[in-house]
Amino acid sequence: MTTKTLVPTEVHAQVQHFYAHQMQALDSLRFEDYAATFTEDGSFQHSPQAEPAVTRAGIVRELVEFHKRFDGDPVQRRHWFTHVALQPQPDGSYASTVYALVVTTRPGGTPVIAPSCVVHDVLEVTDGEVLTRSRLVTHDQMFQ
Ligand code: SDN
Repeated sequence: MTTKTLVPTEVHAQVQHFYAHQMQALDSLRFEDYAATFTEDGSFQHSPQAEPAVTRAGIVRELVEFHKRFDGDPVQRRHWFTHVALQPQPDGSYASTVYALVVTTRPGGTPVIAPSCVVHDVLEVTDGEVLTRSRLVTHDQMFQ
């Protein structure tokens, strides 16, 4: 296994805190709040079928469009992040590789876990503030 550069505990904790707020915004359908966790020129590709959305306004548009499939469907989706692996980059940003499970539950139903994803982020961490510069989500079922 390649030896990875150690990341300060404080940065790791900040990133986990950031992800908790970011993904709770998405799962609460607060798309503007979610988009605000990206840099102004940030990019976001959440599925192999989707083109990358760029800029905060573009990310909001993409999420509104994607979630139309749930109109009239009382679904609760939750994105669970684990195994947050950070790697400092030469420009001061962090490459962040994270496992993500999307858990879908409908009233009275059993939670369904799909898709299983890996999130490839580039994060800017400055003065205690974290922002996502880019996010590419790969889906495990695409590689089987
Ligand atoms: O923002 C994410 C996402 C995400 O937005 C996803 C969306 O639908 C909207 C961070 C990390 C992982 C994800 C995963 C997904 C899954 C994607 C497609 C689907 O649910 O089929």
